[in-house]
Amino acid sequence: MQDKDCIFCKIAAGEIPAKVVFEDEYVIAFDDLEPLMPVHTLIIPKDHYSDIADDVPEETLGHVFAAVQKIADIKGIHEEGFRCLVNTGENASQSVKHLHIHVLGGGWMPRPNDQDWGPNATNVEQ
Ligand code: DGP
Repeated sequence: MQDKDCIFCKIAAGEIPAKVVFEDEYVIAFDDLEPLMPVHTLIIPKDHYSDIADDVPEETLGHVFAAVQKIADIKGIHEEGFRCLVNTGENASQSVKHLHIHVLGGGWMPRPNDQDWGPNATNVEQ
């Protein structure tokens, strides 16, 4: 189940190059093009779902989330800790409409605070 216009489907099909970190029958993980941290890897299901709330079968969710620990081990960030993000829809600024988990690590990340969230966030046009 692919979307021919989806950039992540094209990566999963090998039509667009990416730095692949892990791949199996169900998922592929590759480094983000615009990394926010020393480690910034995206895990996607090979089948196309627009986001985590797109009636994704539990089995598929299981495969995608099971890959998190594998990425953490491969990238060497398991012990020190890391962050997973799943932006979903407009209010979360999801830009690529194919379910993906961001795995971020390789350094300390503050908890988002009131300067980063909500209508008064400093990175939002007022
Ligand atoms: P989000 O905003 O949660 O939808 O994150 C999408 C991420 O995908 C963003 O961090 C940049 C990354 N990205 C977009 N296009 C490409 C691409 O062609 N290759 C790779 N490796 N990453 C991409």
